Amino acid sequence: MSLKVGVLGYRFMGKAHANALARLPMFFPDAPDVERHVLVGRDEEALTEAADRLGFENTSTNWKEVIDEVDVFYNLGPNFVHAEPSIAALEAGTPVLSEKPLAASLSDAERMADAAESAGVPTATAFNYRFVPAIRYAKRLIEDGELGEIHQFRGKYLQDWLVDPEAPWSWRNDAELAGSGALGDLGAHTIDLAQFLVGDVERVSGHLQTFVDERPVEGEDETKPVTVDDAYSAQAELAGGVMGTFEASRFATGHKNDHTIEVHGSEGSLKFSLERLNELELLRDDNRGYETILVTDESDPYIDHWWPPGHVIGWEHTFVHENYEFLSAVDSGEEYHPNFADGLKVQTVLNAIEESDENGEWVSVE
Ligand code: 4PW
Repeated sequence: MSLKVGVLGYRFMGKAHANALARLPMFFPDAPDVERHVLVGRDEEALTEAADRLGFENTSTNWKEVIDEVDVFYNLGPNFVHAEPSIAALEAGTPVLSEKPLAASLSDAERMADAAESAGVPTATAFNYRFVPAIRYAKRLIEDGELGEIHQFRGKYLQDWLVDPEAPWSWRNDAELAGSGALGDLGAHTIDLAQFLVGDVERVSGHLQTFVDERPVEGEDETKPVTVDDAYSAQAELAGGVMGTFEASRFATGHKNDHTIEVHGSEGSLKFSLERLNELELLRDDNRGYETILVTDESDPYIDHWWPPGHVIGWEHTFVHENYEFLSAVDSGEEYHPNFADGLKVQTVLNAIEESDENGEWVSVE
């Protein structure tokens, strides 16, 4: 019997996940059978076009009719739409995958994590970068002690789509609807990777900045205020005294989707760049500098499902790996990570960074 998947949202993330669902039977034959059962959205015309293109059998303009009819519910809507449908689906006993950040507010994220715990079914917060083979490889190196004792983690995520002051206002610029700006949209990924690779963030000192305070509303003769950050930076202390430095911007001229991670340990260092996601740079403490490891061998995480060594993969493959792991957990009932509890952990850090920016002091992550 195949798992019926219901998906709310059909734009950027809808396309990324629909592509992943379509690839699974071809490349991951051990994945459970899935049916792209129903696509949910508000605009009927756009929804019908998207459902045809993305291979969904049905459409619905009402998520309430869908949540207990499907075996899995994907919430890919804007941040302010994450809480209500996800909680209702969990109350109906349906496993849920939510896009990141988990919610537009800490209280909504808490309600979502509570609902997940009561439901006792697998949940996912869609931190897809955990599923990059090179990131999995890095985790293995760190866990095996190849870098020795970890001292520092540095992560930055840079985009530039808001540099133009005429770039139109969207829900992403509104604190009520999005929660935060570059911090939640981009920083959430970096903070999740820090916690995945190195350890929990325990306290932070943050700085948020908005460079353009209002933006034009598309098709209207008016502007709306920007109430979120365009960029943030934070210093952090992670478990075991690891020092963390985080940064993200939608104002980094020329950088399109530039996510980089660096880890320094007593025996070596590593560097990862999303722009070269098939590679990991590794430096052992032997004065020879960084060597580039091509993470495309059959023995590397997930690679045996794709192409022969040296045949690189891309950004969209991270979604295939993520969907494979999540749907396998739904099928088997096994625990899945990153789940809503992991999403809440990130949200708590985001919140502490905002609080620190407001009061000008270090804030402990509770
Ligand atoms: O992972 C990134 C996001 O969190 C994406 O590639 C684009 O920027 C879409 O949303 C953010």
